[in-house]
Amino acid sequence: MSSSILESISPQSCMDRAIQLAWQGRYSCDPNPRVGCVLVRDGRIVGEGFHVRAGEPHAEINALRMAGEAARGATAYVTLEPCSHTGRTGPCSLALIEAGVTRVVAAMEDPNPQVSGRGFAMLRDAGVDVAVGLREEAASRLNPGFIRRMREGLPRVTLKMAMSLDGRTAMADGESQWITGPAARRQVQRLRAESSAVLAGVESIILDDSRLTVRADQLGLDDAEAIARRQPLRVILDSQLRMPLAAACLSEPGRTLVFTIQSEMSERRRRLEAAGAEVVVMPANAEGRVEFTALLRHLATREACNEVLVETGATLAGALLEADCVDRLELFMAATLLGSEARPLFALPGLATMSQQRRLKIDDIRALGDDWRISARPLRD
Ligand code: AOF
Ligand code: ZN
Repeated sequence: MSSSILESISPQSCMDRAIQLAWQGRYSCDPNPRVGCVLVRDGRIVGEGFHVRAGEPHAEINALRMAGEAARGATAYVTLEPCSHTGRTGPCSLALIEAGVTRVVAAMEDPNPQVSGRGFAMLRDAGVDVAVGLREEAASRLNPGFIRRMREGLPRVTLKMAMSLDGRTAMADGESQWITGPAARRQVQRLRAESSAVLAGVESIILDDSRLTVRADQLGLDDAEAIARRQPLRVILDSQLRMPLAAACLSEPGRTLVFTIQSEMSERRRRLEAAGAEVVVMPANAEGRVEFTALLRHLATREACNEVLVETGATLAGALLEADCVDRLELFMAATLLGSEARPLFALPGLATMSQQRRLKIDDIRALGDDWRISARPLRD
């Protein structure tokens, strides 16, 4: 074999390819992490795979199947530590060992406490050479929500809002129509499709009768039909159980969870449940509303939610920011002015001095047709 072939396939480029493969599970593998794997022997890629869907084979297994006998003596580039547990599938570390893989390069350790470190130990014990950390940052960007859930028992929270150039979202009476164009709407659909849950306040259900679903025809992706088969969990914050029995989202495919602080089994609750809602009772905060941290913890630990997308109005959005529960903001800005009577982006307490201002870090701004997408995050001090 000539050395030029070896040089053309650097470890970095193998891991980049594995990361690229992992992204193919972007809309489908939830609640599992996005993982990609490349098998290389004699400077040539002999197998590739990614994790498509929870319950189905992991990335390594797909790559091993493609490689067959060629896996013997190969190096595996994996974006996450190969698992050591028998969950819905058998341990990937064992499968790699049995296939005769002699070296494993992993981008990062699996934050899942059932695995973390054990997969590497299993491989090393069997005499496989293990290296960890190649392209770790890019690999961790595949799974921010999964990592958060495994390490902290909380999901990552993204707040999505559509606003005018003067920072308004809806008319004073709550009338809100789409102010952004089709490209922005497509992006919002994709944000929903990659989320584990979409969360809204009951007000937005009452006002807009939002369905909170992923619609295949609006995704603008080749495999849109398959993607829309997995609907994110719908989560409604409804401390007083005001959810309309005829709410459109109750008859959509997938589950709707209604979080309340009303602990007694009322007639209203019975009727809501009969209409398709799953009512969950939560502790109340000082304002008599659902306690956010308890809610988010429930979503992560009981519902395996990695990514929660919040689509709501100024009151709940402001309260979530105040409670420091927002990790990321996705703002879609239309070049229109709604005037000073219109609703603001966030209902936040007035500031006494400039020193109390809330700083955000803008990570990205890009044009979407006639609109702009601003990706930002609150700066925590
Ligand atoms: C891997 N390769 O491609 C993925 C891994 O429910 P299971 O059996 O599918 O296990 C899910 C857990 O396996 C998940 O929480 C994470 O720790 C690991 N994911 N591991 O070796 C993969 N997706
Ligand atoms: Zn595995």
